[in-house]
Amino acid sequence: MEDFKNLPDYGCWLKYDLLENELFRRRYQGRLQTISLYENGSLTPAIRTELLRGIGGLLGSEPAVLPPSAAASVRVIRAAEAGDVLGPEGYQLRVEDQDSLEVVITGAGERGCLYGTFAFLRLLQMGEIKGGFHRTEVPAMPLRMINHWDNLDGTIERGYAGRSIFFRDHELCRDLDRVRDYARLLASVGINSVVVNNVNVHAAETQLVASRLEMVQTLAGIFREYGLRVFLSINYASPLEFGLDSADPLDVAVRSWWKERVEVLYAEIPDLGGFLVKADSENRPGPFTYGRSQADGANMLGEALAPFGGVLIWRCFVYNCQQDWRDKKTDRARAAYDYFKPLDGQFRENVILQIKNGPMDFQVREPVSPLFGAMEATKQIVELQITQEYTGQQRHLCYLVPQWKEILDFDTYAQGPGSTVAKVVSGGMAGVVNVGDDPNWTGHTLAQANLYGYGRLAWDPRLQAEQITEEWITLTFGHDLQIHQTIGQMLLSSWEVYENYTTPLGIGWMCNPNHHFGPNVDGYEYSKWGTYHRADHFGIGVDRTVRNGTGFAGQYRPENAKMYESMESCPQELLLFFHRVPYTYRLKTGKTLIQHIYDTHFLGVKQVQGLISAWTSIQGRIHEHTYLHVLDRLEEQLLHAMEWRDVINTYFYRISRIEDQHNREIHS
Ligand code: GCV
Repeated sequence: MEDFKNLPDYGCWLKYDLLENELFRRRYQGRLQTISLYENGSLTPAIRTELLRGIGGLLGSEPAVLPPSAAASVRVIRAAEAGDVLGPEGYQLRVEDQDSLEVVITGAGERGCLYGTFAFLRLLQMGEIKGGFHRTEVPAMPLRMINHWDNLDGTIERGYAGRSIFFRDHELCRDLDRVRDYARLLASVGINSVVVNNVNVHAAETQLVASRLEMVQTLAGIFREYGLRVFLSINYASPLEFGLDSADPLDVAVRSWWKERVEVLYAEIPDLGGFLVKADSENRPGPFTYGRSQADGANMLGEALAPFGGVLIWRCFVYNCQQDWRDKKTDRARAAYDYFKPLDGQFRENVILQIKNGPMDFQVREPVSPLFGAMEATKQIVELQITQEYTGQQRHLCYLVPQWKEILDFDTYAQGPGSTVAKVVSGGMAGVVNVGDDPNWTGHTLAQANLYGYGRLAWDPRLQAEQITEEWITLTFGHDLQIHQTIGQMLLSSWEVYENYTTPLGIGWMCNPNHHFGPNVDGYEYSKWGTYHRADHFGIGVDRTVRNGTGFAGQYRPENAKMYESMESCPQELLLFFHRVPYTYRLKTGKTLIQHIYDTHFLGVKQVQGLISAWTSIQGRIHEHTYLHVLDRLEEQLLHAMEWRDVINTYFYRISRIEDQHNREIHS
């Protein structure tokens, strides 16, 4: 095993360190000595290995494997007749005998058995497995996806944890065991699909559907061991790269080209999930070139995939990226709704629209996209960004589970009150992943919690952020109460802390162009990207009201449209997204807008100092390697937070000439 695999952070939440909690150890030791599994399944090797590793690690002695269906202390049963209740992926977990702890994990499908096994091991560590325990779980969404933005040369677009674990120099990486370890991590939280390459498909990646099929085959084979299906991002204009003179979705030659390609792919990889497509977006080709609609493009590919049960996922990140900043009528926030809403009902059965959580682009704070729930006859999934492009690039601590919870719990009113995003995107969730070949996978060890939390929410969006956090800490660091209190608080406050010292009240984009790291208030102000704050001497913000502005607020259902339309009822954290506000405007807190900006930026830096003191208080309680690594990141975060504070406060002081009420140092 390579050395880095022995480092404490490589194992993430599946380390299975000996249970240090005396009570639990005594409860379980000597009681989980045998296991038995259903026969001849394609996932039985993974389940067997996991039980041996898990029970062996946690309790210090590996259980014996008994013949299939023998009365062992842990039995994994496949019961097709439970399919009505459990579906292909659900499981039932029962502890049958109060005294001797007879654990029975039942799934109707193999994936259910696998997820039940991981759940059992998780609950064992949480101390919840005891006599009489009974739980039935069925995932809320069928597609629980990870999107990789990995390129074949080994780089990762918006990757902050090293290079790709799949590709290097246009070949597969040599260490494919690492891909297997990764598949195991994903399966442990219920992820069932993975897109292995970047949505920006370059010429080299186009070959994944042609001359480099064997690479996809190998990856699909490894992911299959853990029940995951592989998807490919494809270049909409691929036919042009293979000698055709058009990519027009209504052209017969183009349609047959795709059908033949798909046939070849499925002959080699029969369980391929399908394709993910970024078309007519940020200079990528698409059906607009041929005067066709997004539905025409998506349906052509959907039709090619349909005979094989394949799914076509079409991104809605379509907007004009050549905007003139002087043009105040065009509003990028409106784009996805304006393009897609009129197409409702025109997409094939196997086409799913993938919509970014917000109308702009993964900013620290945005409203939820009004497209969710706006298309009653079209399947939708939500795209979240686990990789921290605009949220500190895994150099800053920014735990995103609380943000995702707000998004998933947002009421769209699509079918009356209670139509939360989680309900209307019942097709699934896609997350742009934060993983690379760094020894700890995610660059910042605490960013592992984002990957864990994403998977848990995709499985069950009703879970509370606190519960997910508690689980992750237990599985990663054990049961020490001080560790729990400290890291729990750090994680749960970190999004707000990050927001405090970066861009205020939903306006976004005050970062350096291209790489998106560090403050630059006007970095995107005079650009072509449609990303403006429009600050002047009197105020800041974009008027997106129906009454005077771009009308974006009117894209929501009446309940939300009304709320956003007025400055009084607009949630404060989104005020500058929807309204143009004078610096002297009084917020509900009684503070003026300018004072709020100064205060939050001073506070944010103090809070980062607080994160450092919290972390140093647990020195000696966690592995030295992890301790020093995180400390290093936090110290860097503090310097960056100070830079953000000073740049933002100075900018607004210079432009407004309004003094800070507390006379703190602002570099005028
Ligand atoms: C993969 C943003 C990112 C791009 C990304 C794009 C997208 O603009 O900065 O790197 O491209 O979103 O989601 O397609």
